Amino acid sequence: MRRRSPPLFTRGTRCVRSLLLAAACGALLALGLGAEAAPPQDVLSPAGPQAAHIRDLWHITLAVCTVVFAGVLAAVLVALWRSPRADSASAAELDPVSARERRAGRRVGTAVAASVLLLLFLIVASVLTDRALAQLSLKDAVRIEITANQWWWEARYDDDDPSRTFTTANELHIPAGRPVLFTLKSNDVIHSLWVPNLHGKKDLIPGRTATLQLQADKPGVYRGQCAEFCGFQHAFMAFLVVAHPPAEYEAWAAAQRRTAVASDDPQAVRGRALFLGGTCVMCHTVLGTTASAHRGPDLTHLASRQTLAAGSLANTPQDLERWIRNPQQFKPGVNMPASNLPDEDLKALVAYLRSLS
Ligand code: HEC
Ligand SMILES: [Cu+2]
Repeated sequence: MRRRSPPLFTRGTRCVRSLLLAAACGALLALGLGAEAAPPQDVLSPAGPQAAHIRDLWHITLAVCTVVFAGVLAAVLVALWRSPRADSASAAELDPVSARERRAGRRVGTAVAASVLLLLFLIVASVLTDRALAQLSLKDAVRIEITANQWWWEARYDDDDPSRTFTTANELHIPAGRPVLFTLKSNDVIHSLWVPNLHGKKDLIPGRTATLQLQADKPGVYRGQCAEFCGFQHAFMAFLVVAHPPAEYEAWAAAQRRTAVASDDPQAVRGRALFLGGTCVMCHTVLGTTASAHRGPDLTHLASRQTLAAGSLANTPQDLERWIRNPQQFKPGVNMPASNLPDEDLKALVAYLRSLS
């Protein structure tokens, strides 16, 4: 005799499940609504030639696959419709089947040939897209070297004149209408750089150097994200790409080249001493001071950035204070230790960092 196993979900658990589902839908909806205000991260609205080529390839692939899918479905329906129905009363079919077999064989042959041609067409489209991507002229390109770290991005803006080179982190600024050549490197992790509105993905691999060229056609802010699982903090590896009108970009770059201007606000002066006398200098750089380590992001112009810790927090005094107090709370496993400074010291440190514009 078979014993009935107990039902997997009693009515109570089913109720809980429905509630959970409703809550999840609500959260997703809220996220979706919140995301509306955020900078775009959308493959289908290209803001530059590279992303436009990739979007075109996507549309071609989608069209071909849709036609093939519809064709296969139609063929299945026709086959079902026309297949002979036999029952016990039907006469046995004793005719030779070879004529019908031959006709079916021809149809299968035609379908195979069509599939091969369509696949070849997709390969050609893909190769042509690749060629088009390589075609972007690099005349007068801005050169930026990006180094991947656990779990942040370092960006060095190169110049033929080394004194005009500068370093920043977690936020890229580029001039609109001018090509940008990224050189991609990594210290200790494999990330994949992806700004969907501007280009496809490219990996940053320790010991290798890769390049990526793109151009933003119009000014705007575009969101980028690490697109390859890179460890514990993969989800907190975002960055912004701000495309400026050319003159505005030059002004931004000129400001980044300057060393930090010392504020004379007493709180900030005290914070500066705490910063330079504390552990912060073991990992961070502030140009124009003795802090010159590269274990963490360059903080010379921290206050000019929109977010903290690779897009994890807004760059506000409150979040900055919470970050310094305990970074592990926001990015567990991150390579910055919590600090046990008294509240008033923390406030002074924040005042100093906020003065680094
Ligand atoms: C052991 C090295 C280390 C020490 C010491 C350290 N940091 Fe950091 N810091 C990091 C790393 C690594 C990051 C990048 C974290 C991330 O986003 O993954 C970081 C990020 C930051 C950021 C965010 C920067 C950005 O671009 O978003 C600030 C601000 C900061 N640290 C301030 C401080 C201050 C102030 C101190 C001293 C109290 C300090 N750090 C001590 C390693 C360190
Ligand atoms: Cu990553």
